[in-house]
Amino acid sequence: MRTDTGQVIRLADYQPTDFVLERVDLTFELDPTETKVEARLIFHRREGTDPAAPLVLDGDSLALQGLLIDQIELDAERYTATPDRLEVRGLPAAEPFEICVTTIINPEANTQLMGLYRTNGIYCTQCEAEGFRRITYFPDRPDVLALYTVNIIADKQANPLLLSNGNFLGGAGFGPDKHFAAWFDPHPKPSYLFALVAGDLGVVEDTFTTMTGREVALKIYVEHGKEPRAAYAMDALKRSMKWDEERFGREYDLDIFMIVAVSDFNMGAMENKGLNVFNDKYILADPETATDADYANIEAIIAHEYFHNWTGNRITCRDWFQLCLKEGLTVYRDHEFSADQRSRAVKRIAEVRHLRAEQFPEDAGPLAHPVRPTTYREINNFYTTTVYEKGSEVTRMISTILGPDLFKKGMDIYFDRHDGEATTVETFVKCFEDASGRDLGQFSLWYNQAGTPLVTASAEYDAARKTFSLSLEQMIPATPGQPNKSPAHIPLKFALILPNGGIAEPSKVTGATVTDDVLHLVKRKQKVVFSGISARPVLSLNRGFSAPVNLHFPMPVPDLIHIARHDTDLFARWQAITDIALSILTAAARDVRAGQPASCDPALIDTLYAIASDDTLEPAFRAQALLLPTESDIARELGADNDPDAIHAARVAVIAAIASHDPARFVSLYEAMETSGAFSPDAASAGKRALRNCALTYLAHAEASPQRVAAAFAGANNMTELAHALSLLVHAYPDADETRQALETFKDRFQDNALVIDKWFSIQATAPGDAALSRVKALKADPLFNAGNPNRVRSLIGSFAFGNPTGFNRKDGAGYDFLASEILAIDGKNPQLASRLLTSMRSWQSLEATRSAHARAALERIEAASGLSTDVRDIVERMLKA
Ligand code: B3K
Ligand code: ZN
Repeated sequence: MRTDTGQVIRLADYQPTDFVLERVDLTFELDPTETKVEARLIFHRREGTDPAAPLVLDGDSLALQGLLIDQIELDAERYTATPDRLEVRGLPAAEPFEICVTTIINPEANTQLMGLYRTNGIYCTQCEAEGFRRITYFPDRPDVLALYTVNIIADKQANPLLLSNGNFLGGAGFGPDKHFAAWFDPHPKPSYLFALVAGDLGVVEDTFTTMTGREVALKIYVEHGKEPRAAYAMDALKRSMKWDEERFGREYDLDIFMIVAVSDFNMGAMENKGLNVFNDKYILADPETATDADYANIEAIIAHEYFHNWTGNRITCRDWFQLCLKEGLTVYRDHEFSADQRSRAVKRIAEVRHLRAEQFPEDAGPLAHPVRPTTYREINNFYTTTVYEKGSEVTRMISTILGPDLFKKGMDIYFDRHDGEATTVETFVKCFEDASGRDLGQFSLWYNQAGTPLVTASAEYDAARKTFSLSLEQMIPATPGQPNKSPAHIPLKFALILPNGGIAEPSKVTGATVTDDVLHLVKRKQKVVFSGISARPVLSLNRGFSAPVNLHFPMPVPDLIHIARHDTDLFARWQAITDIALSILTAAARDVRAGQPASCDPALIDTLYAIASDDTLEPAFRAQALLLPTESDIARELGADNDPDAIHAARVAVIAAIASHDPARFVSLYEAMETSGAFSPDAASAGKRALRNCALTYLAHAEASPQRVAAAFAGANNMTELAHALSLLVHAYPDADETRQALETFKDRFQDNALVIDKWFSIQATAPGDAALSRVKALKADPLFNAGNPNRVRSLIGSFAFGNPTGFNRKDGAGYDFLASEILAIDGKNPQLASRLLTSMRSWQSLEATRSAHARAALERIEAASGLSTDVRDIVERMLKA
């Protein structure tokens, strides 16, 4: 394991390499514990660089076995090899040379799951960001693009499949028991996109005919017997390929596109050129075992990795500081894809919920960093929601500012101009400036300034003058290393909604540029006056969540209800309901903390009942409206000094009050949303199930007996409803016999399906209250728990730390202590998994004093441990420093 060297990498220090890599020829002789890797690399010295400069290659835990330059063994004094670096001196000044490096690696012992490793008998690789250097010494950085040939030799019986990037060149037998295969990738690529897979897997095959009529072979490899569960992933892949052609004009560029699903994987999936490797959680689905959320995730992640073929692979990043160039843009593309495949409004609501739940806390805490950071110690710690989701929002804002046509024109320029390059955020933005003739200089601050802007608004209507005045102010909070911020360019979509529900068309606007329905806030303070407004309007601001900001715009409840009823933007309607709910929930949390009972304003009850039974609204939207803000939403709104127990109690009380008002309404909603016939994962059916589950949640809060939920569990014919019923039993009726029985039934029925058993762990780990910790400890001792499988660790430890506000944040600090011990144990085996789990404590400073003191102590215990990985040390030090 790489332990911390304290080295800080800076964007400002970027330098191209001294040597240009032309060709890569790799030969792998696979063996579970002693794989031989021979890397033949052809380099030439870059023009204009020091003719005496040595060639320096990256390594990580490597041992050099052989080194040849132009086939001749090198004298010992001409090179220095350490586990993390190979330096070669005295190389030719101008002409190309070939260096041949041999290393022996042990895939079986690779518990970090970076580089080449073995999972369930399958060899597979994960190289992004810096895993290739665990395979061989190499200039392991994204701006080194080369053509790769890969030869794989392995035992034939154990590894009938030998896969790598690009197109298949050929294969043959190799000695009595072995065979080999050769692959050539005609597209220059950086090492992080290299992939190799070998083993014995089942396959699902299909074809796709591209827009120019080329036939592409599609193959999804899964464990034998699981092939039928890959059908939905294949369908999503074909839809993604078609959509990228239609929407962005992007065609696939190899003869074959392969996906391999593995069960031990550190993240969701990886976009290796022509050979994506996926966490099987994001491939395998069938009605009996996958929820609607699983189906939606599979669709989105298949699309995301496929879209990387252009945004990431054909055009890649110059350095890792530019990560948002591929990730933010590709998330934007997958969001648009899902919006087109499903309900755009519901998708947008889900995106914003996710952004607020994950990215806003990151941006408000000690781990805040710009979308494009300027320093890092461990790049793996920067695959964050800020880089991904805020990065996507920044792309979306470019589209909002320019409008769809100029945005498309800018994207076309980007694809034409930078194809085959490793480039930067600046060149990306320049494409849109060139497309539109606009100056995006101020806009670019979004890439460089961390922190969620706070926009404060107040408005006044002058009936005599028929003017509507709006005062706007923006403030971007200080974040680590960035005490002072400049005003950002904030594009705010808006509508002035008249009493009759129509939208006012002002005769004149002063004080801000308005393009179509977008108001451009560019100064710290702006006063905007709309003239010719015939009646007092209600302002709907930041419609569609056009800018990722916190908006403070105090509005009377009747105005919010007016938006909730009349806005033509469904997102804004949802937001208005959420605003009403959030003010009631925060007030309730304060009351509970002060020892008072929580209460619920009848206005919210009326609004929710009206929405629930409004058949003109799609069920998925109604479900989103009825799903009240989460406990972490309430905590965020309360800001500092928050008490998770009070928040939980208040939320439960408000939901119970809403449900008890007229439970029969929820019963009929529950019954009306029953889906009949064969299961279909389509968005409309999923929406009905979401609303049905939502109705059941309300009923579970109103009814003391678990009978109804137990019946729902017994009668469920799909995993969405089954898992939800189980979750309600465990969370709302923890001590009931029905709950114990349901847990047993579920475990017995699905014990052979790891992905479903993950749900069984996760549901129990998120059940609220002080009892959670002992439950989690007991579950850790369950024979089904497997500390070596990242999905299982995340389903138990991750669900507890990220998804159980009361259980994890116990007032005695035992939750933090438990997590600290787990982190230290996991760090020795899998640092990426450990550091990701540790980010669950990113908001520790906003807890009330007793809890935050315990949290600090746990963090200090981690910090004091010896032999920490760079990953964990970086996170823990940033968390304690701010
Ligand atoms: N690019 C990968 C993530 C790699 C993470 C490395 N720690 C998956 C994705 O974003 O598509
Ligand atoms: Zn990505």
